[in-house]
Amino acid sequence: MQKEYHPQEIETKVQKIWETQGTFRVVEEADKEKFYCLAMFPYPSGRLHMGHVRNYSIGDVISRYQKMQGKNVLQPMGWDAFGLPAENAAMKNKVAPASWTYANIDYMRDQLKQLGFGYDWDRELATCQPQYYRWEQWLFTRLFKKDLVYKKTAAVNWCPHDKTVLANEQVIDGKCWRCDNSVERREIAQWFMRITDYAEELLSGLDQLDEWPEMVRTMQRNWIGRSEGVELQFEVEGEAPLTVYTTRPDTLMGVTYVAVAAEHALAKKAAADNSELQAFLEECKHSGVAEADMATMEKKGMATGQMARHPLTGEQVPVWVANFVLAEYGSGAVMAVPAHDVRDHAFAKTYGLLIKAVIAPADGSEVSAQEQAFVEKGVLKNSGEFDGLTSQQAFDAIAEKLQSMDKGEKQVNFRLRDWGVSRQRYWGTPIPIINCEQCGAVAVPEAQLPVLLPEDVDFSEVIGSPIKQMPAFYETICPNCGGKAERETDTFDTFFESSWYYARFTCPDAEQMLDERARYWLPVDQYIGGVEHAVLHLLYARFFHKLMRDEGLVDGDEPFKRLLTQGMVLKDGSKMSKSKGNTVDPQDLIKAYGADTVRLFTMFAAPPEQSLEWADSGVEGASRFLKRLWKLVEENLSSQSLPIDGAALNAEQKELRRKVHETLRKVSDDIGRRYTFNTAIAAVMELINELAKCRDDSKQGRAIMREAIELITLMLSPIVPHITQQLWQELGHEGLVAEARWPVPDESALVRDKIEMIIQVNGKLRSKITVPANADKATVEALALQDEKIIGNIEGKSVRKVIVVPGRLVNLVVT
Ligand code: OVQ
Repeated sequence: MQKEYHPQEIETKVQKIWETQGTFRVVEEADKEKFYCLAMFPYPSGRLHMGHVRNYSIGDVISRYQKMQGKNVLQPMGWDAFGLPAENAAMKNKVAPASWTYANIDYMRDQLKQLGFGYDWDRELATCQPQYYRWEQWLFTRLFKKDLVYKKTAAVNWCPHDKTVLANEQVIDGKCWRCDNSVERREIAQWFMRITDYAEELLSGLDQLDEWPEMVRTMQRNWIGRSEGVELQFEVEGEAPLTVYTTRPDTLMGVTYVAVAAEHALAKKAAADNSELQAFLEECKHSGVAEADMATMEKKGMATGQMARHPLTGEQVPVWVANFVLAEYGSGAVMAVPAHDVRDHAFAKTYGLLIKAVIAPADGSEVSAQEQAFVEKGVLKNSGEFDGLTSQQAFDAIAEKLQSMDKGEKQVNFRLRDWGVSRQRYWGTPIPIINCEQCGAVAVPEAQLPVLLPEDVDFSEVIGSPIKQMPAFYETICPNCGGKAERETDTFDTFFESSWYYARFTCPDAEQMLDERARYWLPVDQYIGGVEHAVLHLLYARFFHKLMRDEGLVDGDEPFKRLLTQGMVLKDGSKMSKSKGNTVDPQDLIKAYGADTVRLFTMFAAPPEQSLEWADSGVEGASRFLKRLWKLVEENLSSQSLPIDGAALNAEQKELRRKVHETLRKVSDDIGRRYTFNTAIAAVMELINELAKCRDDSKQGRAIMREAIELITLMLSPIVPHITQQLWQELGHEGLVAEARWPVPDESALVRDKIEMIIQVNGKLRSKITVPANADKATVEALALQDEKIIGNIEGKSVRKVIVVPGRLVNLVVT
């Protein structure tokens, strides 16, 4: 064995062994328990960052541990390859998105291999490959037939100068990122998926996901946003009635105005002979579409001059246009109750609108709704026949009244909207639809799939998507009538690809979307990824799983059994980013220290769900520890594996051996159940410190040392798989440590002969004594009273009572 630890040399060698032996290649084995471990696949953005290293190290440690438990472990890797960054790079560097993407994949694959992750590379996939995306095109056409997808106009960001649609991230302060001109809203036809049809199931299913972080479940619940309320109508003379939804029908008598979205038909009509209003609608059009800004933006509005009739009182209330009312939400109209809603109150104050209080605090106290909205529930007042009812009672009473008048009814509503999947971008999966003037939207027939995305495109001349200017792509004939027709040139949102990749990994070469293998491997037993995907990706994937289930492609209702959301990697307390110039390139670290040091540092620096603060000293420390481990084994290699005779051990030897097996017990629990890898590592470090102190050259002493270093090698192997493989071999083992069985603690080594007990006098800690583990109460009491410190302490006093808590403490009550 070499005296020094040479990580690079070892790592290359060990990685070659895994590759030639196919150590991590798996097939279905019916009689073996399976474990599917998946870390969220990366965007091939160029090179790995520390966030990736953390994500994939966690996944690899869990996978290797489960493999050592004897399970059939699937750990795949692939590429979330479509998306805007490739188009941006194409424009910047004059290189086609496809070749940029494939070059990045090659580089990043090599990095993952250098880090020693145990992937089954035979299952690698990239979502930009036709053999992948053809199946989502296929699914889409199936859903089209089931009416689970549909076309509807919706707003996009439009740059009038570049004449192109912009993604939200290409709009900076309301301006186009390329030409800095003001961005407009534009209504265009787009494809939507009926995720709202599954809203109820997506919500109730969360209750069963008891191995998901509570925070993620809460975020999904809020996102889905189920509410119970009433839908009701306000009549407008000469117009269609305005339909509004409210969760507070108890406040109905406090409505003093109604507000509609700028795109609402009523607003447009009113603006026809009102230039001021026309200008305001124009202004709303320019203020972007990002829903995220809604909460913070300035609330603006203008009267339409129209009046609406209150459904119960028949009073006329003004109709306003307001920029905070979204056309996409409900009917694009809301009722306003300034006395009992914060936003409506602020708006009413700004524009001098009436504030009418109709709810009084239940405890009888006085509040002034003129000054501040009273938003809690209470007791009704100024509400005619409903006065005196509680908010709860009024909810039902008012709903019933509206129902009897045929002006409204109770309704369950969801905040969740249908998922708009159309993107007016090039680098994505072509939406498999043909638009025919005669027949409308027609699904591309199965035999004509996949609709291939042309990869050989020139980005230097084009602004926007090149396929929109490529007749060879879009000119086609209608599969229905045979007439001239045009292909859809929009592509799918990239979340479409990432919604089902987990399933395709089970059968990446199937000549159908999924085959029988999906039933063996699914669900994913452990999924790992950043919390930024808590809502969209994780909700879309759950939705897709149900769609695929309803197609008969998968069993079970949920795709991911257990979820771990890793924390961010930070430097100096803030997120690492290129723009801040505070990134650490894992490639430099691998080069300087080797992959095992990088993995060890990443797993040791913090528990996986917390953020990890970068520290140079931490990497140095990890490197020193591995050198220490190497030295410990190197120095003790001569001691052959000897049988340990438990009965022949002296007290110190017993103590040391107990420490070894206690460490094993803790590490098994920390890695296998708690996922606190940092404390597992700390426990091994502590054990190594103990062992390094030990100078016992007796036969049993050497046997214990030998056992300890073998167990340490096994325990650390999921975390630092290269060095431990080399040590395993040096220790004389033929097979791979990756294929060894995870050891179990020797129960007899864990038995304590003696235990330490605390002695208190009147509840205060005064001494500690060591007693035989099996001593009875009387013996413990006698030993406590013989302790010198205690004798001194209770001198001249009398013992009234002795309380013994077995295994823990003795309390003497003295006066
Ligand atoms: N392809 C998607 C994706 O997120 C996943 C699919 C399933 C929708 C890393 C950093 C970033 C950081 C550190 C420099 C820069 C995790 C950044 C992700 C994900 C996985 C793939 C990042 C967590 C946030 N973060 N922490 N530190 N240094 N692809 O390539 O972006 O959440 O789990 O690994 O990430 S991705």
